[in-house]
Amino acid sequence: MEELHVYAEYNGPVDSSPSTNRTGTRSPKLKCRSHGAVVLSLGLLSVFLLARLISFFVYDHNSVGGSAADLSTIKANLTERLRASEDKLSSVSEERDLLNASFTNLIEEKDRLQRLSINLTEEKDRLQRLSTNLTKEKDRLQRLSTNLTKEKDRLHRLSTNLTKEKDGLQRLSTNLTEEKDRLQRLSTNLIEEMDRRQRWCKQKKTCPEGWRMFHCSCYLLSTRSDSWEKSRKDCRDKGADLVIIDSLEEQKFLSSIIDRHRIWIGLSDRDDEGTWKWIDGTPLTEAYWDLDEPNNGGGDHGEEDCVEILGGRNADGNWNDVLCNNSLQWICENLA
Ligand SMILES: [Ca+2]
Ligand SMILES: [Ca+2]
Ligand SMILES: [Ca+2]
Ligand SMILES: [Ca+2]
Repeated sequence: MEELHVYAEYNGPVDSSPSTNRTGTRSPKLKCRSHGAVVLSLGLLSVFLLARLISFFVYDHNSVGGSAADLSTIKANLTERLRASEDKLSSVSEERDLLNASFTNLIEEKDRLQRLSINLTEEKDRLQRLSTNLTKEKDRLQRLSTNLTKEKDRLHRLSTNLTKEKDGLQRLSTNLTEEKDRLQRLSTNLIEEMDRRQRWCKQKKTCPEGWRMFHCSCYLLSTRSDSWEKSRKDCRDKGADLVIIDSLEEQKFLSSIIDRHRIWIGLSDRDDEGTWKWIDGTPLTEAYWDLDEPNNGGGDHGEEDCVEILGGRNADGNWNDVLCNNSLQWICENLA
């Protein structure tokens, strides 16, 4: 029975089902250690059996009552057990070879996993660098986008202003075109009027007796003096009116025929002080005032609202405003 107990102790560790550690995985190192323990146990068992056999023989020789049949049976049993042990040892050797092969495979797997781990670490570093670069690129694109948005807004405002400016200029252009057309029509009308007068003037070509002709007008210089109002009435009684000076040529002509006299012309600001108008209602556009005139009398002797030409002065500037009740000569003008 002692032999069987030892055999049971030996049989435990070499059980083919894998023992597990706490996590359920048996490490290669532990496997190797178990394998060595099995081999050692088998060796000890063999030595024990041999010792037991020897002691048995010694005891047998010393025994007086032992029989040859008993010895033969014991020998057969021992032989059987030795064979079983040898078979078991062979089985354990095979198990050991299998474990060795498994251990080699595990080492190779470990190396493969280690290389894989290194590769994965390198890949992780590469991806991290890539991520950093992409983040920088994203920030750069975001800044670029912000700048482009600002620039777009600025251009939009500029475009809006330019559009308004263009519309303003278009309206101005339209107005100017209309004004140009109006002036063109006015010019055409004036030219037609001048042509009409020129033709009429060429046909008539005469002035009443005592009147002087210049261009298409007839002029009469009075021989007596009177107020501006009475002078005008005299002209109107003759079918004419006080002279209206339309050009520098006419101004020079009149200045040349009045000698050194002071004569009324058909210009006044009686209706609105400072607003000079000819007797036909047209505003004054071209004037030939004497130095410091018109002065409306300078506040000394009432308002000066009627205009005279001072004879003997330069035709470029010989007008003066005077009191309308002054007694002066005058010039009537009529179309020839
Ligand atoms: Ca005239
Ligand atoms: Ca006045
Ligand atoms: Ca005046
Ligand atoms: Ca004056």
